[in-house]
Amino acid sequence: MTTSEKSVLIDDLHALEREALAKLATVPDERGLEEWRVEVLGRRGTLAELLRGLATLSPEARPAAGAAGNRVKGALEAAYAERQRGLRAQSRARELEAERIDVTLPGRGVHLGQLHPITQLRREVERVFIRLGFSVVDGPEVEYDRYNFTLLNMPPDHPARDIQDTFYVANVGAPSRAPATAAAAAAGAVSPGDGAAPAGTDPLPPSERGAGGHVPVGVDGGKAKMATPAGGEVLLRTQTSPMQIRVMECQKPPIRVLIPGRVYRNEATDAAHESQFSQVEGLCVDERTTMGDLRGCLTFMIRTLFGSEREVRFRCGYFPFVEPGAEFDMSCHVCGGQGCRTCKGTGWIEIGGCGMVHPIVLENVGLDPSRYSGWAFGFGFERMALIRYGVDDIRLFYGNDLRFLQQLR
Ligand code: FA5
Repeated sequence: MTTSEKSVLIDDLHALEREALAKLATVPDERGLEEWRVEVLGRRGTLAELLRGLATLSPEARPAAGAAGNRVKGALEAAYAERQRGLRAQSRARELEAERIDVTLPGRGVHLGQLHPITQLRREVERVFIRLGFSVVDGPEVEYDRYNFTLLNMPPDHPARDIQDTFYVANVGAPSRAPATAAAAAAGAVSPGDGAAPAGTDPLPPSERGAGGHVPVGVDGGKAKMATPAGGEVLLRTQTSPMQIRVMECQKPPIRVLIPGRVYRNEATDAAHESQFSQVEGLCVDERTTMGDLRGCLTFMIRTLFGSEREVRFRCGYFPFVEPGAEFDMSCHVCGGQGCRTCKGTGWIEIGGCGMVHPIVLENVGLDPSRYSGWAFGFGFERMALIRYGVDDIRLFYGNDLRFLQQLR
């Protein structure tokens, strides 16, 4: 190669450098940059092709052309590295912009759950009676007719059954009848010929034995042994009162128990009635307990829940399993007894039923009424919650509307 060939090669190298640098400046992204690298700096790229021309130069011309080639190669590689850094910085900046977080936005608060208002009320009532020495026990919601009615002094055809119509879930044998004797009742037997399962067997499958599985569970987790029921018609219990029988069957006096639980009635629902609701039963049996003790305990509960100025009054009321029986009211917590819309102008608000355990009921569980006396009370948690929270429709409690429930803490 001649000297002029050498300068042509150097000129070509300079031209390549200019063009490549100009193109490099317009490369839009990393993909374009890679294409540029392959085209210019690659093994078969334009630079390599020009440098191959060095081999054809004469030995005198080669150093200058080689030096020019090295400088151009170095310049292009440096420009490439610089452009690569720039493009990476740009794409990172774009990513950061796209994923930008506004740390000044207020955070989302952690939502704290709460107990359902009926559960809150149940626990408050339980606490009151635990302070008075009561145990809290649990019983089956699926119950025998004889516990729900017969042994509570409501034999078949008793008119008081009509106001507590319910749902019959299984007919285990023919309808049960009142046990012929108190001793038979205490032993869990039914009168012969009524078609019920033999004494000592439990015809209910375990899955139908209700939340407590026929075993009352104390708040401390302690368990008491229950007498095994003997069969008969099976229903959804209409009240928590059958647990009076179950507790007295398995426990000797002194007895002080509180039994909260769900009950069922075949009723049309309205603002004051549900077909599923919850009640609480209190039962005390001892040698010398009186209606005065009943009144004292109820007054203590009402004052703890509704304020120390509340009064409790008893009105005559009929429940077949108590004698004397009463409805108990509290003086209105809104007007203090003067009369207002809440108490319908009477100054009093009805809370529940109560009375002295009927001697026939004591006999039905084998307790001697001349030695033992007892008292019991029962009321509905939903009705009490209506009063407590000033709510006017009982159905709101089970409507699952958090906007409503969250107001009742
Ligand atoms: C009874 O159920 C008796 N077992 C109470 C009792 C126990 C009396 C011990 C004597 C001794 P009653 O049917 O009145 O009684 O119901 C008691 C309470 O349950 C009522 O005061 C009311 O608060 C509530 N209640 C009754 N029916 C409904 C209903 N359909 N929906 C919501 N609450 C109800």
